[in-house]
Amino acid sequence: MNVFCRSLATLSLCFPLCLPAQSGAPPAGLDWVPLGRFDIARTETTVAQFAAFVKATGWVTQAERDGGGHIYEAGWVRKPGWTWRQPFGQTPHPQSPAVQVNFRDAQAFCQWAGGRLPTDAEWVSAAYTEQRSTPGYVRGKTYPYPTGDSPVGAQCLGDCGPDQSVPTGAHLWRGQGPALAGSTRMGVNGLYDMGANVWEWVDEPAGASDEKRTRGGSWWYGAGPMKADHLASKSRDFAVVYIGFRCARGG
Ligand SMILES: [Ca+2]
Repeated sequence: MNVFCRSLATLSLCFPLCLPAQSGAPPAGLDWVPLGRFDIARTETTVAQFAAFVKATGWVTQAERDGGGHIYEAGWVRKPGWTWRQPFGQTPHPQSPAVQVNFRDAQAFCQWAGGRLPTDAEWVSAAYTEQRSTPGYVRGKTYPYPTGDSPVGAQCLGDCGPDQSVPTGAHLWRGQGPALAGSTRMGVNGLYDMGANVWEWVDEPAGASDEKRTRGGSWWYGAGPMKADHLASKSRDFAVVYIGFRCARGG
């Protein structure tokens, strides 16, 4: 990417015109799971995958431009230096879910990877209704949790069994942080961490809405936000330590 395009990309103005054309194997190495009319990534996007995107495109996230992303303590707090590169102030494991990325950052990654962010309907269908023949799940059944009839096995706060986090290096007054992407118990449709670990941006409402929905809950919460009827949203420009994403394609 040339300097002109990089400077525009930081303003999200020229995307996707400035990104390299897709050819050959998907550069992000996403493990796509086919679900009829669309595919969805098996795991949350990882730090390693996001790093490949940044290396290829020069993309600079909003949190980097702002000097850091957010966490909730006694209200929202901006943490200097807390970006996808150091989401808790220290270098993360490459397989940790990429966080401190806002909706625009996430959508840019997915377009580079040959996809897009999932619609809300796609995400819900993938998370709760078994459409394959995944061991342990009944084809055609809609489950209350992405982990099935029980939230156990997800990385949530208190309700999901043993904590599976990796050390973040930060003092957290709530929760222990995320597990490595794909390291928890396999869920509906063979997907990992649709329930909890990190919230996931979805393109809802579609279009240029300032607010975008997040799905599935996170390590910061118990099992309640893992359910389909739990609706949450954030400003599309907001970067948070427990919001990440996964991509979809097709449809
Ligand atoms: Ca998740």
